[in-house]
Amino acid sequence: MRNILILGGTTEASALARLLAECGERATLSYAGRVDNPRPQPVPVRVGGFGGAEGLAAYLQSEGVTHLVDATHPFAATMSGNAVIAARQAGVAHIALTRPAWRAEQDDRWTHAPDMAGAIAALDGPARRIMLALGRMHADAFAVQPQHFYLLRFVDAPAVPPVLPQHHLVIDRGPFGVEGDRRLMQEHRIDLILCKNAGGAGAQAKLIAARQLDLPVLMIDRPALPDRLEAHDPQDVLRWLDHDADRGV
Ligand code: 3Y8
Ligand code: NAP
Repeated sequence: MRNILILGGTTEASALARLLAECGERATLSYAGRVDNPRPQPVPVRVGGFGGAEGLAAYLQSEGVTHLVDATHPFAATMSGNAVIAARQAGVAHIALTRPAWRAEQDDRWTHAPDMAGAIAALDGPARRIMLALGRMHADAFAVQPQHFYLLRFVDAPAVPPVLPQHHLVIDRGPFGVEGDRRLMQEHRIDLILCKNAGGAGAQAKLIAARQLDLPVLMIDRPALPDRLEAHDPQDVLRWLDHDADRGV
């Protein structure tokens, strides 16, 4: 009997959990514990870090995990690096379920930043009205650019208000819709969208809304990730599992 661990926190991870539950597979979905009420899942859930790559390797062995699926967000680089190391140490089959990066379409007005620091530096200059679609963990870092108005969107209400002097905070979780994102941008007279190249459908609405409103986007490119086997669709993960079964894993 296979025993699958999914490192979750994305739309694709939830889709895979549904698929494995429907197939009667034994699977556990793991959350970091970043938000108060993560989405309920059709498989058992565990919450919290493992204690680095060593902690994850020990977990894989103690729980008898046979297959590790890293379905974390493309910016969860530490978790993804740990997954590759831990799977190798524990001798567990490993695949990443990730989504292709978004690509600018014709007429899109994108500029790129290599990372968070580059995005902050790119905001030098006169005041603008920016939709900072980065979530809670990085918002305060933009306090070094206080001249701008920031539209923020967090999953949970923060214990301490954001330090940004001019901001409006929306508490909401995705997946988001184009109409809602467009209305938000118009209501707050947004003139720049700043986001991560998350890929996938759950956060794409703001890019479509920006296109409709002919607004510029500052796109933070993805961090480097280790070489690993990758799938872009939960069905491909099922095929990978069955292929392993054929090989008697
Ligand atoms: C805890 C678990 C599902 C998964 C849904 C996806 C889509 C909706 C869009 C915007 C961008 C952002 C943020 C975002 C989206 C999906 C997906 C995605 C972006 C939940 C969830 C967890 C998190 C963590 C949270 C981060 C934050 C990032 C908000 C669940 C809802 C900005 C990423 O407050 C915090 O500490 C939040 C932290 C990491 C990034 C950040 O730096 O703040 N996601 N998001 C996961 C865990 O504990 O392991 O409740 O479902 C999941 C989802 N959020 O099953 O339907 O697949 O990406 N999440 C980004 O893309 O830039 C919002 O506002 O337009
Ligand atoms: P990260 O920086 O790569 O990970 C930092 C530490 O958090 C990891 O070393 C691990 O702790 C713990 N961790 C991360 N993901 C975990 C998981 N799924 N299960 C158990 N522990 C986990 O990760 P992050 O960017 O903070 O993302 C955290 C979670 O939010 C992930 O599940 C990710 O999929 C989700 N998410 C992130 C973003 C984003 O923009 N980063 C967007 C959407 C969803 P230990 O070292 O102690 O094991």
